[in-house]
Amino acid sequence: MSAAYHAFRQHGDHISKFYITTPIYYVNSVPHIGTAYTTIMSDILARWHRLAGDDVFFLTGTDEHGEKVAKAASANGESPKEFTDRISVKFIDVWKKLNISYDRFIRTTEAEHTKTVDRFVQLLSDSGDIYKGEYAGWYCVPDETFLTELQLVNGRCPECGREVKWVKEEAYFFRLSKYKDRLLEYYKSHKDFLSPEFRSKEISNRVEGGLKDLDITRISVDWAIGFQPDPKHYIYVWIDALTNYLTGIDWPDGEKFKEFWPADVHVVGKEINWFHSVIWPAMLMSAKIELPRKVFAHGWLTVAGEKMGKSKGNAIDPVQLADKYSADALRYFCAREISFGRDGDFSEAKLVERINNELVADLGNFLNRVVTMAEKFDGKIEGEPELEGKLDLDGIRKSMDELDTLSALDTIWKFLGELNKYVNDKAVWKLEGKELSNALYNLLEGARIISILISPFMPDTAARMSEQIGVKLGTLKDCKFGEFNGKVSKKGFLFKKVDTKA
Ligand code: ME8
Repeated sequence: MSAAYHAFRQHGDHISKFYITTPIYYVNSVPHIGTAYTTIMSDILARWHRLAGDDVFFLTGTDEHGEKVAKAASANGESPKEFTDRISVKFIDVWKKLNISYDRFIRTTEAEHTKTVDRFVQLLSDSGDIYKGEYAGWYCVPDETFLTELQLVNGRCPECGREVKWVKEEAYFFRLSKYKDRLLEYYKSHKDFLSPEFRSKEISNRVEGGLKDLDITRISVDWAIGFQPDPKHYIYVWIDALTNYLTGIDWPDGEKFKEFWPADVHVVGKEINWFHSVIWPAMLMSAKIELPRKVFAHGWLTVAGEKMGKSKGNAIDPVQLADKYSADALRYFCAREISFGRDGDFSEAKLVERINNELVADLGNFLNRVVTMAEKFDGKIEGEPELEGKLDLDGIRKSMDELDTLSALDTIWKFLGELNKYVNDKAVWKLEGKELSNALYNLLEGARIISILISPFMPDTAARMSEQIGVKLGTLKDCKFGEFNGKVSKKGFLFKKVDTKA
């Protein structure tokens, strides 16, 4: 987000809109911790913007066409429709479990989406950017999969290890090459577009090296949207997938499109950055549609250094983790353990360490101590704000505007550290009367503010915290010391310590 935007938001009550998207996930795999990671991080950003008073639209969904899906369906003895209906529900169920607050779940098999693709292709064609040519490439016959040279493993299919065949097929192409200069120009004049910054060079260098036109149809893949200008062809993968971001907000005439486009950020994994940072903007230029403000490519979650994914057989089930440790603990871990943008290793041991040290010891024990003392206190809790200066709210806002959840949480935890220190320095448990009232006032106001600040990360914990403090969970506007008028009631620990010796 630009500095000007940040400054504007700090002054006054101006309401901004914020449109955020995740990739739409292939239904040939059920949700795992990798897809959960992107979705959790996007949810945290969406919730943060709602907390700041922005009008938010958060889109996620499933990518349901293509040869792999058709094959997975038939391997299960199901039609593609039955299969995609079933798997998309699994995504919806997992996102519910993880408390994902999306505004729309899009499926590319929706009738609305076919209309978007038809219209979009027509616009590219009107710009003279679609032509008929010949696709040539590797093809795995038993897997019915097209492969690039780079995907081959020792010259064979990476999935089944069998021999691949060189095939040629009539196909339609998009004139990607035409957009090289305009893209480079755009990157130069929109410094926030390619992000994080360290990835932007990688993309612009590759574009500078030249762009090849992109094949956008196939004859042999028919679990796909038809290519209207030539009915024996079907749309091949990426136009279908990328245009979901338009269908999701009812392009071209819907109210949502008018309010929310351009997207403020497309959050994606680094392996699909090229499609979002190069192909998508070029197609939007061709269709004469405004470009998104930012593409943010995050890194990979690895397990013991290897990319986690279904095909690797090292997929971790987020539902199992949420059942064992709570969705909030998992969400917190994603935002605090890995610098958003970089790769990060997932391990249950590290998750447990963070739960025990940060969620149980720093946060849970703090709340428990304060609420215990406040419940015993007989009298009105009031005092002078002494800890306000310890809260760096602008710093937290700035970190979140930069999508830096790790720094934001660090700053929130610094404030929590100050609250814990205050309890010990003042030996609050020994105080009485006015002094005790003043200390409790400061601690409860601090706890109330913490509950607001952690709510995008841990919505359930924030709700339970504010319930114990006896206040309604507020928004960012309420993150300042005021009068305390809660009715404290202790309701047990926020988190349970995980026994690491068992
Ligand atoms: O690529 N670490 O879908 P997909 C971090 N349908 N993120 C991971 C991850 C990991 N180990 N594994 C998966 C597709 N992801 C297309 C997208 S968008 C118009 C079309 C996340 O099911 C990450 O966000 O293969 C990655 O980009 C996405 O899942 C890929 O999901």
